Amino acid sequence: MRSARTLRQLVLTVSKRSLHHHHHHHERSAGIIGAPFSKGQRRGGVEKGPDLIRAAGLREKLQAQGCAVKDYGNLTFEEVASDEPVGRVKCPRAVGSANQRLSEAVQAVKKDGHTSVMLGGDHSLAIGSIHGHSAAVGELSVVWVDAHADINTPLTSPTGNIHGQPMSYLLRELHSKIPALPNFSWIKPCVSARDLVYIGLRDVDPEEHYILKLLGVKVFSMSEVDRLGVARVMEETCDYLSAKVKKPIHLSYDIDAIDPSVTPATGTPVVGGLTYREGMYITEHLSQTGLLSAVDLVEVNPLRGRTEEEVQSTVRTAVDVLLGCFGRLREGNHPADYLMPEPGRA
Ligand SMILES: [Mn+2]
Repeated sequence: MRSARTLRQLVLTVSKRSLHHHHHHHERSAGIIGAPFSKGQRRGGVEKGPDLIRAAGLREKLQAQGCAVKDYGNLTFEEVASDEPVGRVKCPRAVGSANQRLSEAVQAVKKDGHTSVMLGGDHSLAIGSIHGHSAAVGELSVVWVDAHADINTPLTSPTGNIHGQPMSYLLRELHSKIPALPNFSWIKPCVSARDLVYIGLRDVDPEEHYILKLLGVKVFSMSEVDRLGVARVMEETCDYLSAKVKKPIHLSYDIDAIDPSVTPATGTPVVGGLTYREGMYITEHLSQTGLLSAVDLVEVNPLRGRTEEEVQSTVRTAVDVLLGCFGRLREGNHPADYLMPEPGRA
């Protein structure tokens, strides 16, 4: 005979199970890789990002929301004795070898079954992160959230900094435009232009703008965020990316996508960015697709904050971006196995 209490628990279990089924994030686990690397641009300090984000409680906060976490620690990168520019490209040997190491690390994290979380470091690290992700799981969708397109080729780049070029090495359509660089020969282009969506652009070089139009890349610049609103932008992003097949999503999130009033401690801040709320909405929406398979969080640079509060605001927001990627909702969350306390029976 079934008591009323058991029946009640059964009902609770069933309703929990349907909730569990709906919110895929409860099943997810994060594999964290720190990549303290700054040679893709000229400013020191961005290599401190991974440890700052950890010190702000990333692991504990992920675990508190029911996400399993494995921290693989920080990668160590070999010193390159002599790394003269090749053409305009700065530090190619260091960037090439660091990204090769990162690619292998991301492959290992994916083979262990985690959602990869790469803490940068500068955005040149997207080369190794996306390459490794693709090597492990195959064809990807890439959502690039950034003030910049980071799609200059070594030949179009006005600065020579590789953090402004990573997408050019990854796109199949640009392969013939990329000259050989030392320590770059391992990179095989693995992303098709139709599988890439940009969100938040507002500082695009003329050469980059030409490339985006030439390849017909889907771009939601800040103008589109203004015109459509972030909810419609995310709906259209996911409709576009899953038009044929649903591929695993790689989210490459540059903290400079968000407005510098919120995230000022970054190397190349640009006014007129995403609000904190828009920045969070992007992660909430992608998390609920159940397709998020790897995340980069890059360009947090404490040396670029003018005050401790500016640094902390930037780091806190970076942590919140990552929590959103793993299912945190602003409406609130509760553990899948939560049992409401009931008055005891005498
Ligand atoms: Mn970037």
